[in-house]
Amino acid sequence: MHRLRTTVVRLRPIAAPQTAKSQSQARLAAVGGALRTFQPMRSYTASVSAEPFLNGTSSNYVEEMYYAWLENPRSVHKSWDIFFRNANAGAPPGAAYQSPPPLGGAALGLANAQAMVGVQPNVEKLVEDHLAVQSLVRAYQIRGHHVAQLDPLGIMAAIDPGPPPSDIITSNDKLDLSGYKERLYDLTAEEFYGLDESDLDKVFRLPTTTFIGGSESTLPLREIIQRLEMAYCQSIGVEFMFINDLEQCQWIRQKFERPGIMQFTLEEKRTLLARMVRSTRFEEFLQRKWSSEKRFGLEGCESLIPALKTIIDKSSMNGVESIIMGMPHRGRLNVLANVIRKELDQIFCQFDSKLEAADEGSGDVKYHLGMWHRRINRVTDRNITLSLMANPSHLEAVDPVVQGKTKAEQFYCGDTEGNRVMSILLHGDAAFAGQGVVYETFHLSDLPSYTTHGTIHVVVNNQIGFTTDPRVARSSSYPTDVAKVVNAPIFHVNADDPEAVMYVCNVAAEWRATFHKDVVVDLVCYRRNGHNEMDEPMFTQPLMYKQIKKQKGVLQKYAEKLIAEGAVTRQEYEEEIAKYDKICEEAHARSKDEKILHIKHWLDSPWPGFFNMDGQPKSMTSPSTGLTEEELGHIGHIASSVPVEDFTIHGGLSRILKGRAAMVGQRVCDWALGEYMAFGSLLKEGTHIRLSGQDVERGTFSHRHHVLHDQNVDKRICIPMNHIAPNQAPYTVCNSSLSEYGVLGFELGFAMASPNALVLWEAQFGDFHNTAQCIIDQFICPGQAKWVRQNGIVLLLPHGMEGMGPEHSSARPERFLQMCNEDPDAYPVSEFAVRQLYDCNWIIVNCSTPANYFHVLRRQILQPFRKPLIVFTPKSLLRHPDAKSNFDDMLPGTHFQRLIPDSGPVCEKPDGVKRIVFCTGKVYYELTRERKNRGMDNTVAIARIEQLSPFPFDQVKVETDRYPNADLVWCQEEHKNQGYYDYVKPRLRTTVDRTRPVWYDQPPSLTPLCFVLKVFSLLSHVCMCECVFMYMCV
Ligand SMILES: Cc1ncc(C[n+]2csc(CCOP(=O)(O)OP(=O)(O)O)c2C)c(N)n1
Ligand SMILES: [Mg+2]
Repeated sequence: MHRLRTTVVRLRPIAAPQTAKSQSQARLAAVGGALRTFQPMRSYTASVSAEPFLNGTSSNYVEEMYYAWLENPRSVHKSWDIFFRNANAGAPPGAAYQSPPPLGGAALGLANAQAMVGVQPNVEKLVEDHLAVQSLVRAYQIRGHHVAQLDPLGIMAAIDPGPPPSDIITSNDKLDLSGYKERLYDLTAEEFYGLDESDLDKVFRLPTTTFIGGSESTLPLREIIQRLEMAYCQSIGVEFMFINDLEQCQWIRQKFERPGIMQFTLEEKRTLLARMVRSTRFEEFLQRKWSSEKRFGLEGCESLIPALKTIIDKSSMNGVESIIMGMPHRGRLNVLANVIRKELDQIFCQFDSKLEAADEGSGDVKYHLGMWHRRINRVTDRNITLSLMANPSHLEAVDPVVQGKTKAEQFYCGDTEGNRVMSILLHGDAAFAGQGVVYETFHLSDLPSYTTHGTIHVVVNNQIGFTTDPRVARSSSYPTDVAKVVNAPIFHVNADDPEAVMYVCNVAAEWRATFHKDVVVDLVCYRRNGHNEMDEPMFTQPLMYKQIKKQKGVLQKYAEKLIAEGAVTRQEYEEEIAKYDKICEEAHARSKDEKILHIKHWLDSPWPGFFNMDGQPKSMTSPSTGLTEEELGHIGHIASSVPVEDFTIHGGLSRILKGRAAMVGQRVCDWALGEYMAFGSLLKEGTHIRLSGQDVERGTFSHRHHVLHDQNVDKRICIPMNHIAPNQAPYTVCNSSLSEYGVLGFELGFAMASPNALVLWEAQFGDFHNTAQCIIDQFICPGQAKWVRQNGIVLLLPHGMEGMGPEHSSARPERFLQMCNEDPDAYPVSEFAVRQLYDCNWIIVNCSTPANYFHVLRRQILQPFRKPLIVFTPKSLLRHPDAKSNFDDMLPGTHFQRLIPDSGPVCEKPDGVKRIVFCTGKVYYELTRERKNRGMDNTVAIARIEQLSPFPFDQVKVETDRYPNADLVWCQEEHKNQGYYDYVKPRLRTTVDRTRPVWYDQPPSLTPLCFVLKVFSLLSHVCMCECVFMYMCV
């Protein structure tokens, strides 16, 4: 009795009256107008003597009654019916309650209830006791996880010296109560919801919100408490009561409350043991062979392997055919070996420092490269493809990438519900709580164009991050609290209880299959060694590690349990170990024969059919990216019309479409139309296009309008781009959440899945790309070099010094250019147009004409390999009258122009040209205007470098040779320490073999522009033009 009372007292709600009041108010308000007449406040402020059943602990019960009464007044007892009628009619506190009618025929139910609890002095006591039981059930459901025995070490007190919350005692207290004895005494001395020992054998009707009764609808209190303890306070702690969906809550309740749920067949137990053997012995094998190598072992969380395998088995059973996984360092080798089933010799040979790389790619294979494997799932006998994504050291960065790839795979196989393809994300406890991209990724989980229909998150919660304790690493109670933002249930489980782990993993997989929503499995474990095997953890966590040293391994504990149960014999267990050890030894022997490292064997996303057998491009030519006159006219027509009937668009948009039609009539296009031509034609040719980012549907600068909205019918939209041709590929254009890191990562992942899609991410302004810097630095820039993985993602970054302030001006070209792999001091010997592209790490362009933008987008798909493309896109040029292209520049035979030479009067007498001004982007238009104003059209040539990287050395050379008497000036509107100058200058000098100087004159600056916003444009351009043309005058 004492134990039961202690536990129930621990579960007593915090400030019950207030909590109950606020919950009740919220719920009552939700029901709508009718409820406003019933004032919930009165229930709790009313005189308790007048309405004694209305107190904090009864709130849930009263609420249930009230809801039932609202739906059907006859469904509640007469006494409640009268009470609610009176209350709704505005009866003052204390006056709404009337004694129930005398017992008799109609009141048989009440009489029965009374019989159940024995002779009651009055009905109030009966109600109160039932209310208390209901509160008790709810308390376990809400906060049982605080009492559950989750920590295998039981020493959280050692790392968190503060007392636990006053109303509950966590599992750790159970292990060391010395500090809390006084408080315990106080707590146990208190009343618990009015129940006491004498109530333990009374029988209570169970509320419909619990399943502990199984087929019973009534149970004695003692049994109720015992069953609740079994459900919520053992090795599993379920956090779910924050979910605002009754069906989902009921689903979880029945999964954990039904009596006898945690029963496994002999076969299941033996499989579990075999998996534990593999997981544990793999780590031990590595430790034996390479004791001085870092491997970020899994020791202390060996049950991760059976956990993942259970999720995979169950999901395969539910029809999933492909699982994409992302994970950090901890246990990665074990997952590769025992979950993805990478050949062991391939893993072991990575420890050989003499291994030579056969292909490009960094040697940092073990912890970063991915893997792709299709095999038969032994449990279900069905094919399943498992891929582990390559990832950088940057924790959690891979999360959105995995989601994007998963979405793409679902998209390409028409899996609109996520029934065939799913993702699993693994996390460390410190990273899960600390990294903001986790939150950004969760927020994508339910958005129509980003959902993967439920991800299973598994946290290896070893209660430490490198050397840092949770109490200084996060402000939330659990590392998993972030998942609550999307109402994902969280299953905490003691990882030293493999059966409990297996159970929650089964439930998690079923949850995903049923509701297609995210779910979290929190494996509470420990880290047997330091952060890596070389680290000394006793420096910083002495008490924790004293305990860990005493800790028996989970395999040993589980094996002993099964041997004691008779599920396996000791001999069978030892044979299983010997069998796996032999497999490892044999693989190790084979691994010694490996002399060459093939990074291509570690690809997570093969693109079948895209490369030739040697993994090389099928050709090294790029066809013309032009279109026929007819195609241009047709796409132009779609871009300037509404291709569905009875669709009313906004008047302003009608004018825009008319303007487009007029342009098509004149055979010219502006920026938006150029983009339309590129997208429309690629779609027609069968290339899927996905454009994602903040406000991309309309376009930040209101120029694009790819989604039309009916002005009369809410949410009715039309996407003309999907009306180009009958058999065209689908066009996806989607406004994203306000995230750069998460969304860019997602699109990068989407682009990984297939080379036959043009995937574009547009920043609202280029300035904001830096919150996604990690994706750019770790994946996009070096992806091919590190992981032999090509990617054709396009970044559209609005850029331009146009007086919009220091945060809306610069996409920081200098940073992208600084990360190009090209040697500025060496004039390339290779063929330029294609080979140079193939060799670069990414392509960077700043187009000055719509036609060139059109060509570069089409080239991105028509070229025989994939490279990331960074486009600095314009703002004012979107509407600049001169920034238009003639259809002639887009016809068959035309190409993207890496450099646009001057085609004006300077061509006639090149010897008379005194200066060549090289520039890029919109500044060209300011320079030509100024040149004209100054009458220098014959003496100054202006050449536009449209493709900055790879640098068009060959074409620049043609220009410098053409004007032998000219000096060279680089002009940009950015300050000298920004923009392109530092990148261009050495390349220009290399081109002319350092025979001519390169001029530039703008001071450096801290910010992308001066702060005098209004006059900025004018001033700076005058100033810039002075610099550019000044030397000419002297
Ligand atoms: C973004 C980022 N910041 C810092 C690090 C350095 N770092 C590597 S592991 C680690 C601790 C991770 O702790 P946790 O997430 O709990 O995983 P565990 O190692 O305990 O499995 C840190 C800080 C990193 N890799 N990435
Ligand atoms: Mg950790």
